[in-house]
Amino acid sequence: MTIYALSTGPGISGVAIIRISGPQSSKVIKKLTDNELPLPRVATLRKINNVNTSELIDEAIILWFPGPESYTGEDMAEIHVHGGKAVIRAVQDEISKVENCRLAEPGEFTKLAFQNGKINLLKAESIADLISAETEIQRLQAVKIMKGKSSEKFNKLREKLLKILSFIEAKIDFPEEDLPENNLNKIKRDSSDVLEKINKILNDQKVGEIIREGFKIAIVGPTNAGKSSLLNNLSNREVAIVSETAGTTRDVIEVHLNLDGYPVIISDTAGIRDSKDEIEKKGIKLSLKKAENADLKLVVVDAKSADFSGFLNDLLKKDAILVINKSDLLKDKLDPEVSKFNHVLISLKNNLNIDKLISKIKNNLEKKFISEEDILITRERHRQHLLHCVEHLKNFLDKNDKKDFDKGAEDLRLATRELGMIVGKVDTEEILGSIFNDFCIGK
Ligand SMILES: Nc1nc2c(ncn2[C@@H]2O[C@H](COP(=O)(O)OP(=O)(O)O)[C@@H](O)[C@H]2O)c(=O)[nH]1
Ligand SMILES: [Mg+2]
Repeated sequence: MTIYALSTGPGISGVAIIRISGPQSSKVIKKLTDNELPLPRVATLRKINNVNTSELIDEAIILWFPGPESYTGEDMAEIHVHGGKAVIRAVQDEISKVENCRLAEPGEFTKLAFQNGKINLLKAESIADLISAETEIQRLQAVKIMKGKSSEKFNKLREKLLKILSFIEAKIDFPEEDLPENNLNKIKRDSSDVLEKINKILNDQKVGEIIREGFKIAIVGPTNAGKSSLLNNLSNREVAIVSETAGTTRDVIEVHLNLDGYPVIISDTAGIRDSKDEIEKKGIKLSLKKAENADLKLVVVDAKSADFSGFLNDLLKKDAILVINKSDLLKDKLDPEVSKFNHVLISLKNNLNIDKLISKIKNNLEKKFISEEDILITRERHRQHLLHCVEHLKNFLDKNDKKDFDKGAEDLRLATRELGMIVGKVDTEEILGSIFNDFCIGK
């Protein structure tokens, strides 16, 4: 089957690129241009015609990539047309008239690249991440994985397990030959070493996943402190209702933001106070839950009336920045009680010190999450395979009796398989679907 799709974004653009991959690619180009194929990888201006009537559709640049030296490994072509909706539709209609050509499914080009051995699974995922990266650190993370650092690491660990496995299989195949004692020790040592390395990778505070999905920041605090005003200020628009009526915000409002290069999901929550109102009480419960699950809390209080004896103390205990708002109304000095919490004094009304707050947020996230260590896990899928691998390795290490060797070999085989599944070294039809469906069409 030959597939085709618009690879550039939808909507009007100067140039749009339609990609074709499969055995019919050369036929499609010849028919559309009524001409010979261009030289491989040489941008060539051609007229695109209606296949049946020879009527001109557009003038286009054609790029011809004969397989296997192409992204998918198959014969491929790119048609660069003018990016109008009607042009794109007309060209696609003409391609569909060529037999055995159909519109590509989401991620199908990259899936072919994987199936034809052009890229491994981690690289395929990193391409998806790169395409959807909205902030600088998301882009940097995707590029790191794309360069193959983590594939290398996972492959090395897998090879180590395969080596141990071959020792053990030799023992099973030739049971009369006793495995020398020091070989046995080496097997145990090497597999514990792999186990330790994987546990270290797993102990990463989920930084990779958090960068992909966004840091969770909860704005919490008493009513009327300026929490909704802060959300609006950070997101540069009116997302939450600001009012002097205490208890206005009840539902949790969430906004995805690029905070100076950091992907964050900020939620504004109901102000915390003793309330008799059932709906407000529910909102307050949601606030506290958000605070608990957040990577960072912005505890907003009014400069004049902050009381740190009750719930504020609890909120400020961990992963929190104390934000003291309404500095414009402050006549006297701040309560010395406050200075023990490394606070930021702002005024949302006068737009004062917001930049200070943003850099404090960034510092906090950086200190906590961005370690020097290479980030290896960027998806829950990777984590699950590693956790399973750890389980099998533990089962293997629990077996001390030489009689149990064949069972031990099976544990090691399963552990190796789990590592292989991360990079895609195992036949993994079932995981492919879920990965490539995340792509958009034309990738
Ligand atoms: N004077 C002053 N008023 C503010 C400031 N920030 C917010 N407000 C006012 O405080 C009231 C409560 O703000 P809001 O954002 O709704 O607080 P929330 O209940 O914590 O969400 C509104 O009337 C705002 O206009 C500030 O920096 N200075
Ligand atoms: Mg509010």
